Amino acid sequence: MEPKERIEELKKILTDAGIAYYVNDNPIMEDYEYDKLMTELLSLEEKYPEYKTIDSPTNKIGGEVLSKFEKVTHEIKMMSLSDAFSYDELIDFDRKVKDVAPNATYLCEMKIDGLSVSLKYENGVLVRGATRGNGSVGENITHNVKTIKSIPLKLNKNIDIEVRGEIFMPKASFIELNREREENEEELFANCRNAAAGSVRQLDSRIAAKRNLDCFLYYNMDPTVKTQEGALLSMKDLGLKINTNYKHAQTIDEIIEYIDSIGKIRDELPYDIDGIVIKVNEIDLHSIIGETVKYPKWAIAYKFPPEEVKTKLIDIIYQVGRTGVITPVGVFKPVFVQGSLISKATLHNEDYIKMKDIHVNDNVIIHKAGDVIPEVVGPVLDDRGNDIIEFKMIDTCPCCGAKLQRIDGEADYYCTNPYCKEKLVNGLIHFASKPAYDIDSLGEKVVKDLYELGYIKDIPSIFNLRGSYSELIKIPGYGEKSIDKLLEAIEKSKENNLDRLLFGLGIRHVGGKVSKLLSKRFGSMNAIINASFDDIANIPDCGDVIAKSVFDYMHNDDNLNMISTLQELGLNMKYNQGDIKVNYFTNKKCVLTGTLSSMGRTEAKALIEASGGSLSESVSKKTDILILGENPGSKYDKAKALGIYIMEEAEFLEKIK
Ligand code: 0OX
Repeated sequence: MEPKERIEELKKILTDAGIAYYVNDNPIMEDYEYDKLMTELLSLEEKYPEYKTIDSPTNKIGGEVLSKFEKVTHEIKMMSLSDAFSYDELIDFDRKVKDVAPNATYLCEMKIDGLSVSLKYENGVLVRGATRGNGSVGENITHNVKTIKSIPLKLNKNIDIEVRGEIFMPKASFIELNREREENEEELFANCRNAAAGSVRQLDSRIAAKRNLDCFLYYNMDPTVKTQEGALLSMKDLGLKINTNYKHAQTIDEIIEYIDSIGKIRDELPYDIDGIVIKVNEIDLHSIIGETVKYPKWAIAYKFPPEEVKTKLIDIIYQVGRTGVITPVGVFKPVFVQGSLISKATLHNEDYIKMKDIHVNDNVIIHKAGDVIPEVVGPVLDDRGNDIIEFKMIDTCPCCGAKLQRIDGEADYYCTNPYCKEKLVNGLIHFASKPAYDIDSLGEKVVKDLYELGYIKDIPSIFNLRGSYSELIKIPGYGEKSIDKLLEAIEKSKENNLDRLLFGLGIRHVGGKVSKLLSKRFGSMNAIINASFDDIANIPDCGDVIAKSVFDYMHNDDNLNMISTLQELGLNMKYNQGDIKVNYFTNKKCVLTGTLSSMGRTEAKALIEASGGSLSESVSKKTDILILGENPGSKYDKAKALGIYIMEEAEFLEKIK
């Protein structure tokens, strides 16, 4: 057979086998055979590149590397859904729909917790994949989309069509990915959604190809489809993957019954869902019912209440923080809670454990507070057996054995040994971390390695590393290149503003915000050292507790010696106010929720601060603006409830310029 013919044949066989396996869950070929044919196709395409086509299944392996993401303007806005948190809100939605469309029926779908994508096919061939972005403008992620096994590169019909859906990472793949990352000492993903988003936002498509992503399509721009169910089925006919766990409901009672039934099996699903989407099934009614600027009025997302999961508390271990604070941490039989695998959660302190009556071997309920932090709600008393072990707080440091101290009026115990290893190492990790002194290349692992080998013992020793250059480059796994990079980053960091140094020192009660306040008010380290207790306590938002802590720190000889060594080593000890660019954000308190498509959180924060505004973590009555990224969290609902101005990314970019 001619190579061209064989290539065509292999493409067809492998595409069909891929669809059977990844889309229809119905394998028609052994893995071994599939791999063999794929290898044959790869080598033929390498030999005859003129016969390689855009729809070849070999494209699924990835390899394309971009230098930046291109912007994509959605011809028809990619809408998001308004949320309902109670059945009453659904009843209200139904009433409003029926007011204008009395004959409407509904299609209920699972709300997959991933990220929305638009796929464009021309003449049946996948030509573009794009993120939702702010709805109007997203990012071109075609190179990554092509690697997702269940997204066909070619449809069963040679038509032009745009479809939309949700890219997600199955729970099993997420667990495996985090396991690998832990092994390689890489930062773990918080949940399936972040893992999926982090994978498609990679310039190198080989990364997405390895990540085992999946995609359900739920929206079809074919003008001939009459119903949402028809839209799903016609996509299925084209070879696209849909979630068949939907239900056609006539009444609100049927909708609620479906929600209840899915709520019960949610834990067992292989993918993470955060609610149920209810859509008017008849497409011709959509334009009659209409839409707001952001949301269709013919659809709504019912969000499940925070998931509470039962698991067993196997042990309580202790961590020594950078200030010496001892935190009891619960170790659980691992469970999935809202998309994350939880095996540990803080138990805060002795009082908390006693107040909640928590014992080792208890079954406990855990849920996620806010968007990320898992929290123990309490023990399940009905499940309690005879094997429970009463909690008794330790009285010596788990790291160095020093006697612990509980400060009057505080719930925490502290290790007061200034040479406690865990405390020192955690203090150094904090110093070098991004929010503090931000030394690039000096992450957790490097700090630990250099501490163990005796090159870093305190903050000044970081700035003396250059003296050990010839030894450092010989450390296995490092080498000249990485040591050069590290030393360069350390040198550069010396120019950092005073607030970063203050925060890095790890003074109790002095976080990033207080460091800025102190630096702005006093302007130099010397002025802070010489400040009186009242000078500090009088700064708005500071108060007596912070003032005492700063004052005591600045009147301790060891600390003063260290600061003067750092000054001799050339670290900047002054606060440079920088020129504020006066614009809309000047003096505004902002909060960001979700992910911005155009920049990371750190960049957004820097831009807001350069404008004389601030970016804080949580929404309160004092917040002026909530900046709305993709996949917003609970901050969005809180801001809506408080009537805070909500700004979409496009407006943010426009106004921050
Ligand atoms: C989901 C999901 C998201 C189409 C029209 C408005 C929103 N996460 O599973 N969105 C939609 O619908 C779009 N459906 C879904 N199932």
